[in-house]
Amino acid sequence: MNVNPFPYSLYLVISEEDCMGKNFLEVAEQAILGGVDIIQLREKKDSPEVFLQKALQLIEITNKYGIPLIINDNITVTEKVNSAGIHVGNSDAAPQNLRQRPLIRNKMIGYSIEHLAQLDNEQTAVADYLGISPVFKTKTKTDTITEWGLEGISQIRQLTEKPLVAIGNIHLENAKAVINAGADCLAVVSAICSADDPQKAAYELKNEIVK
Ligand code: TZP
Ligand code: MG
Repeated sequence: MNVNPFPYSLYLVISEEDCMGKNFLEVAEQAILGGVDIIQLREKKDSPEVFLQKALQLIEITNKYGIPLIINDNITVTEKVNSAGIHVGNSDAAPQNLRQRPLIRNKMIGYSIEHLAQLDNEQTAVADYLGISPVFKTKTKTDTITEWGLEGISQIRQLTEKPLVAIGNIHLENAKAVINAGADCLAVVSAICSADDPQKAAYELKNEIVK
């Protein structure tokens, strides 16, 4: 029986730069057509204005397909575009503080787990899902702390019932193993953004998850 309380299984984390010259809005749409069911916009280098403009463009696409848009680590953009949620890391705005904000308190809040000790904290308790970050070493984000590996996923799975979103060097070859280790959802950047055919890449990943 599937007891997964999280209705999403393939999560695209996108930035314009990671799309390697392709139009990121087209990549997002193709990814949705291939089976991505939740998207996060993660722009670490943009000015607030540019981030907001990109989010306004992307939400038109996610709304058209009825899938949630999550904004990485930016309260203003989250509130202005009225995205479905916000994702924060260990050193960003605290989920408990986000729950105090009238325009955010009812949104989906994702929280990255980088230390085991975070599982006991009150921030984890109020998050809607936990990012296992990173599962494997990745060139896309190098300032990481713990590489959880498959064993780390299994360990976290035993310590919490929160939905677990695994991220970090997840590709077709290891997707099934990450799910089998206890992840509810796979989050990817390069496996889809750098693919020649993002729709096909998403379709093949989704197939590994549902098989
Ligand atoms: N957080 C932890 S790893 C990562 C982020 C945003 C990047 C994942 O990128 P890729 O290309 O899927 O390894
Ligand atoms: Mg951060």
